[in-house]
Amino acid sequence: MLEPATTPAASNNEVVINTDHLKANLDKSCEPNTVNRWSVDDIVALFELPFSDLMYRAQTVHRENFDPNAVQVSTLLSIKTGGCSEDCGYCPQAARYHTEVENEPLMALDDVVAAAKEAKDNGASRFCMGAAWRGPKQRDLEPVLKMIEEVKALGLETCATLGMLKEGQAEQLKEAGLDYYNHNLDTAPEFYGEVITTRTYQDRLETLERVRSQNIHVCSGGIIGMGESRNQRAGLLAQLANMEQPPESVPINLLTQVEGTPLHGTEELDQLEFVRTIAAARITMPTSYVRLSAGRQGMSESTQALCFLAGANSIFYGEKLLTTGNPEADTDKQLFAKLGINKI
Ligand code: SAM
Ligand code: DTB
Ligand code: SF4
Repeated sequence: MLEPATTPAASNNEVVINTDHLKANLDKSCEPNTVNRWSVDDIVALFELPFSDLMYRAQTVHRENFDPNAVQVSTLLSIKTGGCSEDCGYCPQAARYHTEVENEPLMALDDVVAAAKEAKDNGASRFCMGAAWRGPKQRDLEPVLKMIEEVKALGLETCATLGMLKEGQAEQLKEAGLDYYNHNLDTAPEFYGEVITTRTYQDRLETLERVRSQNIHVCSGGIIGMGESRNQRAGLLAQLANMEQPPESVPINLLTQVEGTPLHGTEELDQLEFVRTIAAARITMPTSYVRLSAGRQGMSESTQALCFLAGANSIFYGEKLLTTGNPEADTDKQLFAKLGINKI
């Protein structure tokens, strides 16, 4: 088991983890995946284990690869909000759905940098900039490259989620200093068409290949609780786990239901099924950071604790995701203190 070196943070009494030794895990996850091939049935079998057996397996895999008490903390900022041309059935930012989201143009550089400084002061190690685009046009990308450069210069890891990338765009993002690109597969291929019709699964895989080809770390996961079956939840994990190099970061979002979107009113997912999904992600992608993403606001402390026990080791930190709410930073600080979790 890895025992991290801890050092007192300069600005407060929290313990900050020295993560150098964990970088070895990232290097490991960048190796070609020739060993673990997971069939959908294998993953369904994990979901079907008695809960305690599943948790034990997940926690064992987790401890073989990570410090079980360290959680990576990212802060999100919506740098361009609403008015999106796509039809993602879960998304409050799609122009075609009538939601309360107000369209806002691309933020000014100084405002983004100020938000990143605040995130850093609050203890985030990664800053993720999200834009409601199908994909960036060249005139959109240029100001974003400047944001990435300046956020990186603050000493933060940088992440962006801007939609589909065209040839040559991943190169520019890499050059600007981008560490991670988030682009989710969202769900299993066979359920995908029920949720999105304006771009294909293959489009998404191609963007991920562009990101990977530039040695930008891949952040890719999905949303559960959209009415998919357990087989389809397993199908999403199989897609991710069987990639030649599985994503370094795997966000598992619980659908945040927003009025006005087609998926509003979907039957709520049982929270223990969410925990099972986290556990199955941990077991099938042992060296990836598994992020407990959207949906935490509606979860009890106990459910979140079970997610950490199941192997989640990353969260979004700060009171807002892109347009919807997230727990207050102070609430998360208290939860981490209660659980003895240290921030990475
Ligand atoms: N427009 C870009 C794109 O779609 O790739 C980037 C931003 S988009 C909002 C990023 C991801 O947020 C989506 O792929 C989806 O997985 C997640 N997301 C969006 N709305 C959500 C919701 N209501 N609940 C949970 N996750 C959501
Ligand atoms: C991801 O997988 N989840 C984040 C991030 N990547 C960009 C987004 C969640 C969005 C939730 C809905 C909203 O706030 O608009
Ligand atoms: Fe647009 Fe992204 Fe929302 Fe889809 S998820 S509608 S691409 S902002």
